[in-house]
Amino acid sequence: QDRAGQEHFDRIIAEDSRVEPRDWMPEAYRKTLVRQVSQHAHSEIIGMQPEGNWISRAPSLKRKAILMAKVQDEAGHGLYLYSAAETLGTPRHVLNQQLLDGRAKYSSIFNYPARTWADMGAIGWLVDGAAIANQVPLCRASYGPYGRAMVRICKEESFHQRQGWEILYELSHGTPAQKQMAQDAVNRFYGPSLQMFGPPDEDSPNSKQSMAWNIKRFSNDELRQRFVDMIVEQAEALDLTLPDPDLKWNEDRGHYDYGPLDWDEFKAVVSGKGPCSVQRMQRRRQAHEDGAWVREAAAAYARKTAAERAS
Ligand code: FAQ
Repeated sequence: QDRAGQEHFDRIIAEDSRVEPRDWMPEAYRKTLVRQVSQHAHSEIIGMQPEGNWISRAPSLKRKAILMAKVQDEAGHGLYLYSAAETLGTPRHVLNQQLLDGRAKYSSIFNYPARTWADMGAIGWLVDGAAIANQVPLCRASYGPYGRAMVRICKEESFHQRQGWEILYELSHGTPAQKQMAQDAVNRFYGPSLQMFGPPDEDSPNSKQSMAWNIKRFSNDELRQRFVDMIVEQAEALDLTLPDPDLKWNEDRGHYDYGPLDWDEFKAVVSGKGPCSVQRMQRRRQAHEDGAWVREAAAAYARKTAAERAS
């Protein structure tokens, strides 16, 4: 059975076709997908916090409505992704418990504070921009439910990035103080957004196998480079600078060179020592406890309707 399953799986991968939930798959493939997809889902859910924090302080009704829609989209992304992960056999409450216990990772970027309104711009432009660069290739991930979820998510992320860009554009063409606020936000989010792509290729234990399985299509450094090439010109159009003195077009490579990133800081943040790590997890646990009555009510309703159907 396993041998036939393995052959079928190998053929799907070799043909660059899709693995579906009922197909046989190697345990390691299943495990790596549960890890990546659930980490991605947790990131969307924790990622609501830095922006959620600004909904009540948005500078106009229009900005508030847009920000609310964006944060709501992130909740939706989390839910599609938990659903995709569940098709691999791990129930959502188990995945959620892993997050609450601190056993599951979520993206490093959400452990940084959102200090000013301009941070909403920098998060949209840089954080959603990095998310798109990383996630567009995931629309072709070999696992069907993950790839299909990514298609819709990427469309929504594109809107998110545009709204961030527009916030920064308005600020950078506003008063000198507004322009400074936009520059300060970009200065703080630039490095952490480049780290969203994960460790350098030589320190990325999962990349090789994930690429062989057509889950990842490009390495962490390839996608990071693609992102840098994209934002340099966008920063010029915004009339803002990127805080890296080593950024320079390299004619031979056909790419922008960029300076070293602080990987010690990345490791500290990923291991729970980021500036807002404790606060983010406390808030998540509190929200989980506050939502207990909703889960109980939903379960009671499901029991009641199931009993009615059975009678
Ligand atoms: N933060 O071997 P690799 C968003 C971990 S976008 C924390 O290279 P892999 C949208 C990694 O899990 C953000 N941990 O791993 C939004 C692994 O740990 P493990 C979410 C990181 O999986 C915008 C270890 O380091 N996007 O939420 C990070 O091949 C605005 C070794 O690394 C996704 O999750 C990191 N930055 O590549 C929402 C995209 N990087 O489990 C709200 C899907 C690495 O072995 C507001 N995920 N690690 O102990 C991926 O594409 C991949 O998982 C990578 C990492 C590229 C993130």
